[in-house]
Amino acid sequence: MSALGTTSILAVLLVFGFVSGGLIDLGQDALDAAKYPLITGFYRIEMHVDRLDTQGKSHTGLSCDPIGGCDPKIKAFIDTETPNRDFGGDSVPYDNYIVLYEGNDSEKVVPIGKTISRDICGKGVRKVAMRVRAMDKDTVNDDKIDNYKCFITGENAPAASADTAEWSAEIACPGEDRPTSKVFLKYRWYAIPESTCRPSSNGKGLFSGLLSR
Ligand SMILES: [Ca+2]
Repeated sequence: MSALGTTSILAVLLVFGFVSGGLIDLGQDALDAAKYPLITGFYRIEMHVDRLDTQGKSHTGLSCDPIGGCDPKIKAFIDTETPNRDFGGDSVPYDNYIVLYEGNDSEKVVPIGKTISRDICGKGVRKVAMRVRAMDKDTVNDDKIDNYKCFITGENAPAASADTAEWSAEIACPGEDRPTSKVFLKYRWYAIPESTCRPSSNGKGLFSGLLSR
């Protein structure tokens, strides 16, 4: 293929990539701006993931494996930057998630019991996405169990300090493909001194939205 042809295809991909993901997300961002107050300052978010009910199935609704239970690898990310974007490179590359659990031949309800945290250091947020991704490990190709996303919003304002921060009620967060599969989690968030804030990013590369869905 000529260099010109390659360039044209790349240009089309870039435009399509922006329009297909971008406009819908921007629309939701605008709705959020009207609905949720902007939280500005220095905050720590803690997300506790208690368990995942896979029902023994992958996202297709079929059993993870012909014999025995799923072999889940479960990871999570607190997304303070792109809560409305799709899973994958549009928001947070999966490699940047924190692994919470790995096991073989699991029960349908997988016990996790892990807490992760992330800081907001001076940037304003209206909405934070608690993202969880579960895969079933296989010899050849890993299969998706599901992606799960639930939100924290400025409607539930952060506590003044860690001492006074209370956990939310437990949230049964449904799978995107199979809502009857749920991850059970809770969160709290609270103001922290600026000196203890640990800035971080989603780690989204320039082209990651196109290349790693
Ligand atoms: Ca498996």
